[in-house]
Amino acid sequence: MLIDIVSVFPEYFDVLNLSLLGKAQEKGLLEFRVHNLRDWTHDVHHSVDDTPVGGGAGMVMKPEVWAQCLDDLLDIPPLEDIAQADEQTSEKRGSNAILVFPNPSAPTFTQKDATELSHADHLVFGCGRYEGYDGRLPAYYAAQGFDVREYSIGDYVLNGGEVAVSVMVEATTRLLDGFMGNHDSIVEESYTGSEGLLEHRQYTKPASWRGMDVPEILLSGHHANIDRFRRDEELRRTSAIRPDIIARLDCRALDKKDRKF
Ligand code: 6GU
Repeated sequence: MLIDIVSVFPEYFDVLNLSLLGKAQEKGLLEFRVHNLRDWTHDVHHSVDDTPVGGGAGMVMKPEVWAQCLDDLLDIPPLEDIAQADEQTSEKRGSNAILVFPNPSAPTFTQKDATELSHADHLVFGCGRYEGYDGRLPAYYAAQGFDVREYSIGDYVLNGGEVAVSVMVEATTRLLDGFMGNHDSIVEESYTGSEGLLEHRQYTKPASWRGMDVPEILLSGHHANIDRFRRDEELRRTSAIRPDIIARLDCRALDKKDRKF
């Protein structure tokens, strides 16, 4: 997988080279390229933003600079060449990338989205700053035939898309085959099973610590009982913390012993 990230603060992504992501690069599972949007400006001030049309506070990122950058990363030939090429063929041009724009006013990024992105060959993330990017940008690339996604990472406001993109990249790349040592830990964890229940709590030794004991059943060695205990806790926790997940649950996924909840 190739991941291109565009930002006016590329240093934000230095951390991606640390830890697991660095290892995934060494293993050849993925390649990161982080780009400075200002490299695609032509004016002396390297300006990437302008005032909002219609008035209002803040600045909006200019579509021309973004498009020059994205056309390059997506291998779209310059507009003049396209006009000529169109006479011969109407095939979709450029890379098969999924384009992702972080946007606090978009649908929330979920584990399902991370799974979808993890199947792509090429992801391009465009980090907006200020009041965001010109609204025509996602629509333009969608009209060019690209798979364009806009996601928020939650109901709060960040100063820019960089942290949101870091979150999406981490959630996505850890799902790549060969990324995690233990495949089971991906299958078992919260949000991933078909039902998306919150995960049960985990305990390690000692069995008694500062007067607090781990639940006795976990010491019993009786696997069916342990599975039942953990599943009950998942249902109980999810009902209490995320009733919205319970409300969406497909009842056919429940077994008889789940019914008491
Ligand atoms: Cl994607 N961007 C910004 N600026 N703030 C956010 C966000 C994204 N998701 C939640 N808050």
